[in-house]
Amino acid sequence: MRGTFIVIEGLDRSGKTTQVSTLQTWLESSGTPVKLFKFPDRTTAIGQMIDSYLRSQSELDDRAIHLLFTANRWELATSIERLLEQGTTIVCDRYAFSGVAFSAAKGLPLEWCRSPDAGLPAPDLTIFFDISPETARERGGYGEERYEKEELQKRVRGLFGVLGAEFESGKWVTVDAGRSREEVAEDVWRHVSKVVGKVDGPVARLWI
Ligand code: Z5A
Repeated sequence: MRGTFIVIEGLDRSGKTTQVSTLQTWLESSGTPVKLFKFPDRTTAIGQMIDSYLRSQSELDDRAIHLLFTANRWELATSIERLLEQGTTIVCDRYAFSGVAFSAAKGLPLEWCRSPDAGLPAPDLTIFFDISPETARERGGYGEERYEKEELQKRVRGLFGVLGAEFESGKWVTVDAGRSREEVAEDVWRHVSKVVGKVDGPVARLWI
């Protein structure tokens, strides 16, 4: 049996990092080998360029930063695929859907945004954390980085809806992330436990 590829997507401050860590603990205690990934992965050379841009310490053309986010995923794609084949479940904090939603929200054509991510390992389950920009704003740290502006976040929310609607039932689920940490964690576990350890066969490819 191969590992299950689970992606947590969502808006800023929706609690993705918090829930990824809880999910890791729950999976480990159920005996599932698990590894976490997070995009952008700011530790690589490409990730450091992205980090500098997000902190407004450097300027880049919208298309150039989009392609750097994508390259940051491609540089880890082989590791993701190998781990899945070896039976390790992967929980990933943001993925290509963020790439498309944020760049398209800035005004780039959606199909142009999607194209460089086509062929990446496809998630078996994507959990979208939905939260109103108003609730997100009340949480710690909002507004420190470049994209943390309410108008942009509203457009991003709509675009995530467009991307999610393309998925077959059960592969993309939406969780109300505006509730307590415990309620969100229960809901995430309910969805994850339906798929984890039940997926086999080759890893699918995204958007092809
Ligand atoms: N981006 C892009 O443009 N293209 C791409 O391809 C990718 C990303 C991959 C940085 O992402 C930016 O990059 C992001 C999208 C863009 N821009 N925005 N906006 P990031 O993932 O590195 O950073 P982030 O979105 O700002 O995520 P975050 O700061 O890690 O937020 P989070 O993981 O969703 O939330 P959290 O850290 O778990 O929680 C935030 C706070 O809320 C914290 O104080 C928690 O204690 C608190 N919290 C968490 N859950 C709750 C609940 N349930 N109730 C109350 N308080 C809570």
